[in-house]
Amino acid sequence: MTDNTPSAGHAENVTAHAPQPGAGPVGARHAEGSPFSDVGLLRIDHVGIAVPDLDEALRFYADNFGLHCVHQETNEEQGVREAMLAVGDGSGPRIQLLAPARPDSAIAKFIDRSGPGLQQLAYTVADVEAAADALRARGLRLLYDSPKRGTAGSRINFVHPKDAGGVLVELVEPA
Ligand code: V0V
Repeated sequence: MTDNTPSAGHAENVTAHAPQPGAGPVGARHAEGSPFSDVGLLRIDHVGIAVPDLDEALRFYADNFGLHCVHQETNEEQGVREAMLAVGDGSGPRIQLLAPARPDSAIAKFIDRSGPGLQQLAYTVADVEAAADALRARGLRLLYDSPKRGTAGSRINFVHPKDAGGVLVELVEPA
């Protein structure tokens, strides 16, 4: 009979994947020579949340979670009003609130279909074209042939959610 108790098999796996002493910083774990060095995901950049009204959402996050906006802009091409919220000391991943700027935008469509909520997971990369090429080579569909403009002058592309386990994955090369 299979042993499904929480301890069965798991502790060994966790230990096997834990960073080893002297293994270097996290950023070095996909160093040159790793089979994933061509994709080059460096860290989680932000988590994007679709909201119907940006100003109302900003008030909600400030009043309830104490999170404050560190950057705000309208991206006409994407049809969004967006705001970045810092968490803690601001050195880690951000929360990106995304509100539709027009009825035919991706965010409007997402809210119509699924309601407000988590819309995307974004990773920082050093070279968005190289990351996109590496993912295409693995058979994943990228939404754009070449990068588009994202937050604060970044360059972005997306993996189609149907090719990423139901998650819209964004690649962000900061400006
Ligand atoms: C759609 N689907 C999703 C999804 N959006 N699944 C998970 N997460 C999402 N966000 C599912 C949907 O439920 C359908 O599943 C299926 O995908 C439909 O696929 P489709 O017909 O090809 O596409 P659409 O028309 O629903 O559009 C989905 C995509 C669209 C991902 C292609 O949202 C898009 O182009 N997104 C990229 C741009 C974007 O998101 N811009 C706003 C953020 P079933 O029903 O078939 O099972 S702008 C931004 O992030 C910026 C500026 C930044 O970070 O700097």
